[in-house]
Amino acid sequence: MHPLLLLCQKAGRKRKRRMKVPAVSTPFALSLSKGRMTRDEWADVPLDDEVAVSSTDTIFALSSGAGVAGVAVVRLSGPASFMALERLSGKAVPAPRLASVRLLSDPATGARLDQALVIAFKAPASFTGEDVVELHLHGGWAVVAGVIETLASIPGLRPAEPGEFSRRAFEQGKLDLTEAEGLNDLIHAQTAAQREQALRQMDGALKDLYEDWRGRLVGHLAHLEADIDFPDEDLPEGIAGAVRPQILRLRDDITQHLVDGRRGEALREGFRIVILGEPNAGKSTLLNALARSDVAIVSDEAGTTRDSIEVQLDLAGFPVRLIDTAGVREGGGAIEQEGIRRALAKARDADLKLLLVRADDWPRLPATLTDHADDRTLIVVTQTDRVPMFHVEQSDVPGGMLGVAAISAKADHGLDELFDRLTEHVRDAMAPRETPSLTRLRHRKALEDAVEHLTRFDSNAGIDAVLAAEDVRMAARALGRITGRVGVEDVLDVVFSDFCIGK
Ligand SMILES: Nc1nc2c(ncn2[C@@H]2O[C@H](COP(=O)(O)OP(=O)(O)O)[C@@H](O)[C@H]2O)c(=O)[nH]1
Ligand SMILES: [Mg+2]
Repeated sequence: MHPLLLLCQKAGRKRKRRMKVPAVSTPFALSLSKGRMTRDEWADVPLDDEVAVSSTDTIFALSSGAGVAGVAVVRLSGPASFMALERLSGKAVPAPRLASVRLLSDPATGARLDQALVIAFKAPASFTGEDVVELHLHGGWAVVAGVIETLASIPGLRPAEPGEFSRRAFEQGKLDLTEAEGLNDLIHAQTAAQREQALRQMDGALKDLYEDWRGRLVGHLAHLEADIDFPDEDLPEGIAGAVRPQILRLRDDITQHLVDGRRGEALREGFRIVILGEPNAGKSTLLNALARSDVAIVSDEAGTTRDSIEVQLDLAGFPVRLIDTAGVREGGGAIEQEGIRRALAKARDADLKLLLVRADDWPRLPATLTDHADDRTLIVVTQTDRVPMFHVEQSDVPGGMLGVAAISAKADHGLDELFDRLTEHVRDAMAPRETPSLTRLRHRKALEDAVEHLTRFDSNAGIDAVLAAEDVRMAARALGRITGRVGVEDVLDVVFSDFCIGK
């Protein structure tokens, strides 16, 4: 494959294009004590080391999928985009946003490349906020490779790095980091619910929430600092004391947002259902039945499944990762023991555990596994055909667990009910709520950081006003990191290297 057509690869070199702008000190004395600034205005006040950037070179990449297709879209962004189109087409650039047919050829050799549909977007009204050109080509290898090679030969143009279009859109203020992540999620969405969540995030649902919180904190911070800097001014009395409950209420809102049972993350990454049980409980049989295919080996030889096997399911639009594990028992060889160790590790990370027990063993639960049984555990009694007239009641299950289901794969009994029950559970766990859910560990970490600083604020308030204000400043910065307001280069590198080339 042509090297420039490798769409998904990790970012290579680091770029140092970000520059710092000096801290803008909060305009305390101005309108603050009169409370004239709105929350939205506070949201626009930058704290120290928040950034502004610019980029100068022009990038290009195949933005549609690799492979033979009806149409392939090559995108250019940057100041030389229009010049490049003029060179390729030998004609003036068409009016912005007007699709036009152009014969493209190599300006050096005159070789014809394609009859293409071209669209020019004038800065700032484009995806990246820069001059952008889209070349809608016939999607064949020779056409795309010819255009890409020709573009590479034009001075001032270079191939884009992974996620560089989105990164520029971020740098030009077209997207914040959460919207850029939403865009990436949308491209990778495999189920309807994932698509829905990604669209919401791309629409700014998380940005609005976090910017609102940050704006409030910056407003409160201004009051706290005014109290420190102008103690003798004519400020309303006890202003710092008045903002304390508001800050703590905000902390509670963030904490509430954090204890969401990983809804958004589970929806993005897939809800993990782990099948656990002793050897021969029927774990692999259940995996195959739920996946409706022969994924795992089923055998009456104990210890057949030694590594974890994972299948992806789409339950009513919700993504599920169903994981079969090694049967847990004492003894067994070194490999089997390693399999068991992995099974227990998977159990710890599971969103839902299916603890399988054979009907002829019921109600004895394997001791190693009862330690792992909790409110994320559903007992599944298997192979009920082995016991005549087998019957189990929900009340037979030890408290603190989700309940019990009974199945026989052989008699095809109870499987549909289990499937429905799992679907219901997964829907409950992941269905969108009114307020958007955080979707990444990156968000979670920053929010936890903010909560920690606000808790510290609580202990410092009333004792040391300067420290307390600093805590609020740090909390605001933590929130700013989520949207990318606080531009930490390595955060950006991590976020955008997750993207493919052309995005
Ligand atoms: N009678 C009966 N046997 C079953 C049933 N499900 C699985 N088995 C058998 O039980 C044995 C172990 O099944 P397997 O799925 O490999 O169990 P695992 O070790 O927990 O993965 C195999 O011989 C299966 O054919 C069932 O519903 N009824
Ligand atoms: Mg097995």
